[in-house]
Amino acid sequence: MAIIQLPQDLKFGVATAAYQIEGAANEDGRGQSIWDTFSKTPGKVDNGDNGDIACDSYHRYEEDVQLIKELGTDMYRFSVSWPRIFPNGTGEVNQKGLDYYHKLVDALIQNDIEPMCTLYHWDLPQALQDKGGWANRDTIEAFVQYAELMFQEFGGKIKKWITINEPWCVSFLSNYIGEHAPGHTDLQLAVDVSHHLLVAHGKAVKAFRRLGIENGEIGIAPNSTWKEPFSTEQEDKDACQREIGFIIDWFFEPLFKGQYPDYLVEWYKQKGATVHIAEGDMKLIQEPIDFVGINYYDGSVARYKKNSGLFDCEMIDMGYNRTDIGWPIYPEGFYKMLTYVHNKYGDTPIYITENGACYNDDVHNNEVNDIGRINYLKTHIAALQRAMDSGVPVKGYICWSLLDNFEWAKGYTMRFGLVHINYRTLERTPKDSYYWYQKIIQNKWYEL
Ligand code: GCO
Repeated sequence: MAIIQLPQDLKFGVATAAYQIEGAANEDGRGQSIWDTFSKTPGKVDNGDNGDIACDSYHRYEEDVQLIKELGTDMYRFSVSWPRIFPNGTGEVNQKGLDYYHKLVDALIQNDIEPMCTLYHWDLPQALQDKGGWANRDTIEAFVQYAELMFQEFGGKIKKWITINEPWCVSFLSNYIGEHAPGHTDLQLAVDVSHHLLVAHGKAVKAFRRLGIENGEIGIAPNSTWKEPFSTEQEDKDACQREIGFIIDWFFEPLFKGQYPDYLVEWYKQKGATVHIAEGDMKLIQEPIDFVGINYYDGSVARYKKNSGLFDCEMIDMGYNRTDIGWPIYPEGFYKMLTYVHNKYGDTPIYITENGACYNDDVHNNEVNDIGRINYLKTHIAALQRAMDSGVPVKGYICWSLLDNFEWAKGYTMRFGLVHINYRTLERTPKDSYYWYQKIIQNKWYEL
């Protein structure tokens, strides 16, 4: 048995995202997003599920705030649905959309929960996608206009802001692999989108500074992963580094060093895609941020796979357990990734903006015995503590997710919540992991 002792000042949180929990897709003037379109395109989402109702948090936010209150977290990370604010992406503002987020944020503050607001968690207004989406530079301007409005409207109440969630997913997963909305499979498009997202982020940060939000902090939340070379062969090491590079360095290096990694620029070029950088872009991207959010779920041992195209790093099954979504459980990777990022990109404070696990346990006698999730959290928070002991400046840990919710292309088949949702009755049942997390937030220690 080991005792994990956590710093007293480590902040805890839980996270959600608008399209995954809100529902009320056609209410109060909300416009359509690319996820409405995508989820209604046959074959894109398991079971043909969509976010029309989801957890109905739009109507049940008070109950959800009470669940967070009882859980005892310092923070709640949520996202704003851009098409609720600008139904057409730009132009006319929908007051009812603003009203909803005021009610939510007021309820959080009244209950001593600090709001952390993500501006873009994947629900691009369809009207902007119709004009090329993130591949069109006009979307950068539309995003900045939306961000400015949000800063002005909520800057007095919301102090922590995240511009963009998981830019790798928004670009490569959604525009090259095609697994997420808008579902394209074009490498050039993906590379363009990745660059425009970073420019949009930098411009929004600049606007944030210009508006001078008192005590405000702003950052971005990139993906992460870890790949441990299967062997000492150079080609295995290179393939693992490249994979880490695609996911981490392609975004971190511009943000912190003002350039793209040369070997990846070359790699994409060999596959026919170039980065189109306009004058001033790299300077904008490097606009200093107050923290960086990092999302971590999984990693693995991996090796080079010959003739496999763009992504040539193949996971090797070492018999590690997997969560119910099939992702290998690799807490060691969490530690390694954090020390890698810290060594390479310096001392910018870090929030773990997402970490959590998919287990599909159901309710029995009003309880959900999700021991798998508890074990996942135990081992990952232990790895986090090890990273903090090694000097990684982590300020907070935010668990994904408060509620079971619409898991993108997996629809409602995969559950990540600390609270179970019955999708028929929308009843909320806190799981065992909820009570476990509640205890460690109070105690700041636990037994492994
Ligand atoms: C993410 C997404 C979440 C997912 C979670 C589990 O940022 O990847 O933010 O929305 O639900 O990661 O896949």
